[in-house]
Amino acid sequence: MKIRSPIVSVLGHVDHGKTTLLDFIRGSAVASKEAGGITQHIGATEIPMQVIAKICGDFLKKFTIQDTLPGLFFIDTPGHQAFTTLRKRGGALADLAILIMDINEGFKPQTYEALNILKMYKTPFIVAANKIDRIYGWNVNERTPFMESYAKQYSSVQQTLDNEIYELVGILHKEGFESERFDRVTDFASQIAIIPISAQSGEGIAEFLTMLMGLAQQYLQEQLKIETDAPAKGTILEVKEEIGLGLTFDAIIYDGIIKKNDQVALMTSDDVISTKIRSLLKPRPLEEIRESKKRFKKVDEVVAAAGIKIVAPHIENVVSGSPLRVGREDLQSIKEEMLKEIEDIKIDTEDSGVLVKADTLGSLEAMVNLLQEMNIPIRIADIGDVSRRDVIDAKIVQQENPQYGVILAFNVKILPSAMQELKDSKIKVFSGNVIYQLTENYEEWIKELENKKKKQWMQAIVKPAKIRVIPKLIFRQSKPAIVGIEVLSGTVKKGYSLLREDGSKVGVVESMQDKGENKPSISRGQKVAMAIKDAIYSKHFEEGEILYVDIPEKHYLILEKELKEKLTEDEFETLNETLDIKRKNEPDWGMQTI
Ligand SMILES: Nc1nc2c(ncn2[C@@H]2O[C@H](COP(=O)(O)OP(=O)(O)OP(=O)(O)O)[C@@H](O)[C@H]2O)c(=O)[nH]1
Ligand SMILES: [Mg+2]
Repeated sequence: MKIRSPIVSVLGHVDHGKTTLLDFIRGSAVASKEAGGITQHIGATEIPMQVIAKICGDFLKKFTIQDTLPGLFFIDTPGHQAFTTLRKRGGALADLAILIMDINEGFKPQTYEALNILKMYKTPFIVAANKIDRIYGWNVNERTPFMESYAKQYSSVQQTLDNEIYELVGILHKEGFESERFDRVTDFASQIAIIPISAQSGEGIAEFLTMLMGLAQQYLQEQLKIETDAPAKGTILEVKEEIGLGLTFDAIIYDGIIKKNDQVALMTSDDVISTKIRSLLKPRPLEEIRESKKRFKKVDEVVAAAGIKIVAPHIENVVSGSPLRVGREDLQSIKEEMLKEIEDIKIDTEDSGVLVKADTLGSLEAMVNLLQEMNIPIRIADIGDVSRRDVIDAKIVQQENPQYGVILAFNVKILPSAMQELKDSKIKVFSGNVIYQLTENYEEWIKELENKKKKQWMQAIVKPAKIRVIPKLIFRQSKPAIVGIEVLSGTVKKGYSLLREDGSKVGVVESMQDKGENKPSISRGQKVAMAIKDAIYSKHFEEGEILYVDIPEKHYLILEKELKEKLTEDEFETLNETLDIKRKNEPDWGMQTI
């Protein structure tokens, strides 16, 4: 029997300070090095008791809290809305939780979401009301207990803080929780403590960690006693190549014990495999496992909760984010259990949709969440690098739906075999390591594509125009008739049909010449020699007569709906005149809706 470190998950809205809080406790700077300034994976750090006790100082004694635990095992989660599964997993693993929020912003969508996860798993938690240093007029007192710093603030500043806390108390009450600022809590069993902190200046962190320890003492006496021979359960964080070690994977062990030479069941992209552990490497305390650059320590066994790097054969295709089980039972039952665990990550796919590739289950699911929100269909969502097969798939989609014939690749490589295929096919790959930037870039590209299409399409729309046949400039009577004309309004293009005021057809503009030069289109004020196919002078038109461009009905309907405000005043007038002409013969011309 052993007492393990409790798993403490940090949950909250994006940018409210989860990683910064852990940075303060570890004395690290993880948050400032994250791609895109957001957390996009689950993190894990073991903090030894001495470190916590040191930050808490006298407070532990004051609150009669014993530091009998080996330490705290913190799980960092992403706050960005797309990473719901990672938050849920963080919540599911937790013995205790920290619900953190920016005191100046209060509850936000993912604060509520996190609270619901905590409700669902009945996880005891405390509330960190972060960024008090941002309260207007706050005087920062670095690394000072909250009560001490609070006492030094102007009363108006104290008032602002108290008001914000009351807001939180009110919302938590509505959500079914009684809460109070920690120093006013009378009964820790029924009231949730709210601790105002600044993760940046360190104000309030002493009291905050003390409250967390108190929570652990109150709730976890039994839960933390673990049988040291129960087979371990864990979650894979990442598979990576390490110099001198070969292929390794990082995992969080949240239950049981894992030993060197143990047989473990792991998930690859298409099956559950079993492999033997060659070595177990523990990151040093205070090191975020994902960030750890320093040397790991070789150990023979690890008891939950812990982050661990594992060396084992046949792990090339192991899926990050998938479960791990130490397998002393039969593989089949483990397989079923593991498949059940990833069941809710099943993704609906369609034939005509984009291809999504990502490095982990969590990020893949987050990509899918974002795309679904954008109403973008998905053909394939897969873990792994971009392959030639992916490009070929995208090509198939592109033929029917150019906007979906693309690959979105999050944190993965493009394989050399895919490179050539990409060059040949001009398939677009949106790749990067910041989830929202990827989808934003894709969205931007779709918009550009649509604009281009619309522009082309708009250019093909016949717009209103009228011309006058200039008297005494009849160069040829017919086949084709060639006459001097002046554009009175709008633009006339080659291929347009011309109408008389009575609605009868004149002919089609075959060509236009100005000083011997061919003109595909001419605009208001210009005079040219115009060849009109099928028209016979004096039978179909007279000199001095005004002719109108014949607008096809479909074009008129589009003009009416989409382009009307883009017409100049005289074009608009000409449009109405054309409409009158058309309706002389067909009273309901242009009346349909599209
Ligand atoms: N002034 C001030 N800034 C803070 C404080 N805590 C965090 N920040 C800043 O807020 C920004 C976001 O902090 P993070 O720690 O990355 O937030 P997060 O909750 O981990 O964000 P996600 O992981 O993306 O959900 C960073 O620029 C931090 O420096 C604080 O107490 N005071
Ligand atoms: Mg973070």
